Amino acid sequence: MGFAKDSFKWDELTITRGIVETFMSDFLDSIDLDVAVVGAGPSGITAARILANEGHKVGIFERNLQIGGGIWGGGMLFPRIAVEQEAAWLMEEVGIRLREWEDGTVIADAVESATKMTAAAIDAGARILVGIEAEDVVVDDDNRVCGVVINWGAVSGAGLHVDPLAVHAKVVIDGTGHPCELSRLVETRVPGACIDNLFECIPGEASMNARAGEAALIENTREVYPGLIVSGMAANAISKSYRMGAIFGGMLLSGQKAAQIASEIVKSRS
Ligand code: 48H
Repeated sequence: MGFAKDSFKWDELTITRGIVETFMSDFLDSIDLDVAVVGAGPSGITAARILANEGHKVGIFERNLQIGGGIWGGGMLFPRIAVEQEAAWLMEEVGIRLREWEDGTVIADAVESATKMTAAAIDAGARILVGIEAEDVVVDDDNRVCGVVINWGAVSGAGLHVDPLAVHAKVVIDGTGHPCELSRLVETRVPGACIDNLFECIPGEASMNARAGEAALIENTREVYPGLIVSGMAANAISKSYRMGAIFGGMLLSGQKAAQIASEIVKSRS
């Protein structure tokens, strides 16, 4: 884009209008989505990228200001993550450099992983909304999940009583990690959500068994309630499957599976 070099007429109001007007217009264009992803950890960001690449209208709602969830912390703050070789392609396709490691694993830099996954999701067309949290789900007359109730993350942080707004989506992905927040909300608030006992008691994940936890993650990634898919650590937390520590291949493959399920649901509802 060719920008003029001598247009110095701007002042503080130029900045203010530029920020508010462009954000409002982008935000209003993101309130009726194909897929709302809640939580921008590795599973959510991978699901969003794949869905956006397929041409779906995807919004990611992340309560923090940064994207990447648990990737940034690596293992015990050592900024490296391990990934199984069978999931390495999901890193390579966004340009993350991998070091071959032992016994079928690769190692990646945590900062490079979080930033390149984020950049690839943005380039694919995913709308990333930071500082916004999902505090509830929206349901239709059949109690199917059809959107999320949103508020600024800072509002809950400050303990303010501020009523929320809402967005619609054909399907919602719970990528909220260990607390599996959206699934818990559905369990506790949506009338009749305990019908199949799935949500009778969400216990949280089991202690560490990395290989078993990674294997279970893919199986546990599913539509847990009409209109709500669970991905990543939330999927294992719901099913009391093992945790796995700082190995992330399962999160990426879970995001990929969540995207496949979401894509089918979107097509069936279009
Ligand atoms: C908006 C929200 C809300 C909300 C939460 O924890 P994450 O990194 O999620 P996953 O499942 O993609 O990855 C899990 C992985 O990072 C991990 O924790 C592992 C491998 N643990 C193994 C072990 O043994 O401990 O990211 C979830 C994101 C975070 O950024 C939250 O801020 C965000 O979701 N979030 N955003 N509205 N209600 N709840």
